[in-house]
Parts: sequence; C-alpha cells; structure tokens
Amino acid sequence: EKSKGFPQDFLWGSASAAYQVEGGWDADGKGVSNWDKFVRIPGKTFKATTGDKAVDHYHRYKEDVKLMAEMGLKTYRFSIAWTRIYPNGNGEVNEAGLQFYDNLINELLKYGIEPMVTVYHWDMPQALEDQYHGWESRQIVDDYVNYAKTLFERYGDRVKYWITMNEQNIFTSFGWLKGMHPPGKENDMKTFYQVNHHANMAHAKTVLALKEMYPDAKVGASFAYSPCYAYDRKPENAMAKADYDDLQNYWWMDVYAYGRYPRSAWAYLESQGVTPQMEDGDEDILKKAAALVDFMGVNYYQTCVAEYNDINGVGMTNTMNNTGEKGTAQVQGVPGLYKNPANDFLPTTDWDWTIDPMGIRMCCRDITSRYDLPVVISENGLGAFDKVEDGQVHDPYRIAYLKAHIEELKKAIDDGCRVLAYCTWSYTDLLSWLNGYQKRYGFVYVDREEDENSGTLNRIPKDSYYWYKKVIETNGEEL
Ligand code: GCO
Repeated sequence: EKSKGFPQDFLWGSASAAYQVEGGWDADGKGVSNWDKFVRIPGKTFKATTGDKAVDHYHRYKEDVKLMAEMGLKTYRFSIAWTRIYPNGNGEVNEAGLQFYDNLINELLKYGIEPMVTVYHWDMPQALEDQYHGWESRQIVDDYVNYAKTLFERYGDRVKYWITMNEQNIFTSFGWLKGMHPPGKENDMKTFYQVNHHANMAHAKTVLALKEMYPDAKVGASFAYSPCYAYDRKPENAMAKADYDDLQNYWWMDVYAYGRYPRSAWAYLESQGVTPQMEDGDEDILKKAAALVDFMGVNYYQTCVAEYNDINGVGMTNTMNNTGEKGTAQVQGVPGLYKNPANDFLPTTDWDWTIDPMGIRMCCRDITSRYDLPVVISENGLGAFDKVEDGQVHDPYRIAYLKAHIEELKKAIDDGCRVLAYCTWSYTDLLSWLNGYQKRYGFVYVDREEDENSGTLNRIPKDSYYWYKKVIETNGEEL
C-alpha cells in the first residue's frame, strides 16, 4: 500500500545552536555567558574545549548559508546568543549583536530558507548568574521576556517559526542534578523543580508576548523526548514506565501543551517535599500560553527502558560519559520508582546512545494522541567520529541512521500525525558541549582539531550532505 508521503510544504531542515557554532565569544560587544565561564573550569569539558572559536560561524555565516542553499535546505534552525543582544542580560541593548542576526536572517531569506529561531539554547548571561543566580531566581522571568520581546520586535516581520526554549529537561537536570552543565550543582531536587517552574513561566510569558505582537507566528518549545519501554510484561515494570513518563516526559510536555503539571508526578514530588513554589496567577498564565502553542518541538535521539527500582535501588547518576569510550555510561533511576537499564535489543552509538528509529514514530504518535498538536522534529542525528580521506568524508553510518529515522517519520505521517518539519542535528560539525570537537554531527565537516587552536576551519560537505540534498529534492521519496 502506498505511503501518503511528506506534505508538499514539508520543511526539510537542519539545526545548530549559537554557542556550539558561532565562536566570536567576545566579538562586537558580546557579553560573557554562563558557558563562557563554565568551560574554563578544569575538568568540565573534554580536553578543556571551549566555544571561543567553535566553527567560527559568526564570521563564516555567508559561506555556511550558501552551502545550505546549494543543498536546497527549506529551513535552518539556529539559536540567538542572549549575550550578543543584552551583554548584561538586561539593561542596554547591543546593536552590533542585533545586526548579526539581521544579517543571518536576511542571508537565509535571500535563498528562500525559512529561519526557525530558538530564543534560548542554554547560554545565559553570566551577569544574571552574578546578579541573582540566574534561573534560580524568579527575576529571570522578566529579563527573559524582555530579551525575547526585543527579538520579536526586531525579527518578527521576517521570522515565522519560534522555539522558546531548547531542552529544558536537559539543561536543568544537567545543571542542578548531575553537575555537568552550569551552574554545576548535584542532586539539588528542590532547586531543580523551582528552576523548571521559572523556565516554564519564562516560556509561557514569551509565548503570550509573541502572540500579542504577531498572532500568526508559529511557536513551541523543543523537548528532548526519549520515549520509554517497560522492561517486560511484569506489572510493576509497566508501572515503572508510567512513573518515568510522568516524571521525565509529561512533567514538561504537559506544561507546554496543557499548562499544568501531571497530577501523579506532583503528588510524588509533594511526598518528597520538592514541589516548586508557584505564585497566584501562574496556572492561568501557563494555561493561556498552552492554548496558543502551535506545535511540540521534539529533539529525538533515543528511547529508554524503565524497570521497577526497589527502595534501595540506584539513584540519579550520570548517564552520559564525555570520554568517547564505550560502555562507561551508568544506569540512572529513582529509588522506589524506576531505573533505566540498557535495551539489549538495540545497537548504540559510539557514545552509548541507543539507536532506535521507531522511537521517532513513537514520539509523534504519543504527542498526537495526548496533545493533538503538530510536531516539529527540531533535532535528530548521529554523533560519530568522522574522517577525511582524500578531501572527502564518507559517512554511510550517518546516512543509514537518518534514512531509517525518516522512514519511520513517514510512517508517523501515514498514521495521521501532523509533522511540520524535520531538522537534523546538525548542519555543520560543531562543539559538542561535553565531548569537544571529536563527536561530529554535521552534514558539513569542519576542519578543526579537538584542541583549541588548530585546524583551517575549512568546510567539506560529507557524503550525507549530497544524500540529504536528494532527499529534499524528491521530498523524501528517494531515501
Ligand atoms: C552534544 C549534544 C548536543 C545536543 C544539542 C541539544 O553532543 O553536545 O548532542 O549537541 O544534541 O545541543 O539541543
């Protein structure tokens, strides 16, 4: 039976984030971000790599956009560095920073590439950390909305797709539970949930501000969604999955889509004394924003497994290793509820991420039936060690990975899911926050070594670049 295929206006895309590609960390009045500071703490990143130069997109955006145009890219998702717009997080605006994104947006539009803008992809002004501990203070909500409004005022006439927040679940858990992102705190559950509530309010008020200014704009948040399988048919493992979903997935997605926290997760957190403090009117704002959200952004990389975890079981530990060695990831979990063992039915990447193409279909199905919202796949891709041979980069493993995922996405569309866009991660190679420049994701290879100062930064389109060009040309018919 024939597949419906992808809609005619389907947005074939690719993505990046400011800190991971731009470099120019102190160029043209840019302020210092929490990441600029964090990467300078010994031991925090692989070989102490930083984004000081990254892949120098700040100076090479024209070359990068030209390659996008030659590829036929329909949309490019990128984030804006708050510190270029407001070097101190609030106060005086930096015209040179605004101008940079003006230039980038205009360059994209020149070639008919739809800009998809992420307001916040983890790089927060260090000044706000110094002033009031950033996300830990409710004060950040106003500063965030002020920053976002500045973007809407300046770019809203040309940018239609907005993503308020990237992977709130990741930057908060890595920042306050695992100590792996700034501010580097560990197992601080109480603050973790409070920080998330502030981020939810910042997201919601941003949505309301945008819709007031541009009612036709399309907006959503991007969530790192790992669908979960019960370990087996044992009833307590099915319950472990339900607990996992409520605490790890619906805790965020329900807020974006319904404007409320899942009741059973709330009850559990109450029993632990870690529910966030809310102000009068918060629920109302969350609900109003949820009613205006146009899509759910999904960053899909892997699925996971939930198994019942007895009360003396494993607690929250690091799941990601930054050594690039296989087999060093650890099991994580919540004692009394669930733990997340590996899935031995599935292969893994060189960084122990489970490869499960069907998971992307599961994401779409779940969001469709739970929220009835369109889906934007805002990230999907394979981090790998790539090599240049005779001036070329052969990456059949990346093509195989993307092909398998796009096939499953097609099935999701046949299932009735409304999928608006598919953005691969990433367009060029870029800085992996914790894995330096050895873990590569791009269609376009960037010649730079793992350490800070070597490499020509020349761009080389990989085999996957030419493959994706064809996928776009045939609207996903030829994979
Ligand atoms: C990495 C990660 C990132 C994320 C992205 C999330 O290796 O650092 O994979 O690149 O995928 O920033 O939005």
